[in-house]
Amino acid sequence: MISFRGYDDVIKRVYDNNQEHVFASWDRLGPGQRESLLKDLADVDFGLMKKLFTAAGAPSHGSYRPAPFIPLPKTPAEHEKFRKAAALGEELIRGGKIAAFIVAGGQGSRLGYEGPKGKFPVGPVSGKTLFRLHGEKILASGRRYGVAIPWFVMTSHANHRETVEYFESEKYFGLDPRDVFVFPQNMIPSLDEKGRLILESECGVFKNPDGHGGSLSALRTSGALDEMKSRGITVISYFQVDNPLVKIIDPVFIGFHRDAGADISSKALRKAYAEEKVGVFVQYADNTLGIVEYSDMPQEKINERDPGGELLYSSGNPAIHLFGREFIERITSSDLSLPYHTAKKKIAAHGGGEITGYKFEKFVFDALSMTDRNVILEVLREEEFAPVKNASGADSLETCIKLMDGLHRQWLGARGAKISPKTRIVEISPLYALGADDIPAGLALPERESVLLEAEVR
Ligand code: UD2
Repeated sequence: MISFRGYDDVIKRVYDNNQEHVFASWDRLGPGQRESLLKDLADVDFGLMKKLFTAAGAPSHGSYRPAPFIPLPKTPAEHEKFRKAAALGEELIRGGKIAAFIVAGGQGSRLGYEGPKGKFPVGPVSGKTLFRLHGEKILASGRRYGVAIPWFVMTSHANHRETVEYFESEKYFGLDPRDVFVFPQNMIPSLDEKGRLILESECGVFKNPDGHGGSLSALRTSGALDEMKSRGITVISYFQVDNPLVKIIDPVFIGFHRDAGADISSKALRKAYAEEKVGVFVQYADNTLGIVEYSDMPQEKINERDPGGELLYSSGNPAIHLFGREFIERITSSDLSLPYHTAKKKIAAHGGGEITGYKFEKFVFDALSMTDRNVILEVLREEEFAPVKNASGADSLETCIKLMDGLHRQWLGARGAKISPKTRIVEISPLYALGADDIPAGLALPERESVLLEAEVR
């Protein structure tokens, strides 16, 4: 067995767990490299890795049925309930109880863009990036409700520094830097098909980000939960970096969440078609709620219909949630931990070759089954969901731009604005309007190919 001052217990753990192949290049490494390899290994939870390897697969809760949800309002009584929820939500927002929380650990690689996905430009006319659009929405909501809304941004090791530099160079999109907190998520080693650690370099263990489910523990370890507590935040508005239509601060949603005393509330939208790549809300036999990922759902369930011929599992997950701060404190300080999902992936290992291995990720929505009270609120997809995930086809920049243009035209139409037939594309900045109500009635628009409504019309 090799030896290194201060690390002999780590080395022993490596051997005890039959992982000594990681020392194959030991003789060639300098003292600094040896130490950095050992530091990496010191962080590995070998017991957990063994458990994950032997139990590789998706965690299962058994049988399920569609989850109940609050449908879009139709009757006057339902509309009244929505108005009451909005009033309650507004009170909480004005009272400074809400924080925005984005999970932005992902890279833009699927879009053919090397860098943090949040830096990907999507503004149809302005070319604003995802981060800028989100930042401006938070700024505009803060102005509307007369309160500073803190923004918590979870990055990953791969993009943390670039994200921080981008926020700095963009002057935090107009937000006060003291209200923006950027922190990286944790990492977990991947394993090869024999359950062995993989090296990414001679002196580094290959790790992947621990999934957006890791965001809950990262909120704790980064000190974000303490910061929220000291600011009096009670509700955390969670959203994904890839959806520029998300209503980050939504009084109706917040009001329903508060009224139900919910631990987690989630928005749901009707699936566009059976094979759409979104998870669906379900209720398990023990009555707890959950989301079954599209890739984990058997084909016959994906296509199952109700007696009226509608898709049975039709409540799709746009990944928009509200979390009670105290709920996250509770579950991150207990032994309850979110399960890991395993994905078989090609991994670029040290030595230049690609190997097949296992990556492990937590999914944030698995926390649903740990809650006592939930709300699932149906929303209109054309108003809240335009994800950018792929370079072309479904959920691409092209579909996203169409959806943004469509929604902004709808707002203008609702306010009686005339749009010239010449106008091919319309974009409304969050700083100009967060919804139709913010647009002056009968607005005259310039007769141009592309129209951008900013603080002043351009
Ligand atoms: C997610 C949901 C899916 C669906 C869809 C809606 C999962 C597993 N699936 O699919 O049910 O509703 O979104 O758009 O979530 N992220 C991190 N760190 C990580 C992994 C992901 O920050 O370690 C972020 C990532 O930057 C992105 C979000 O989480 O904002 C979603 O990740 P994804 O793009 O891998 O999930 P997707 O699109 O397959």
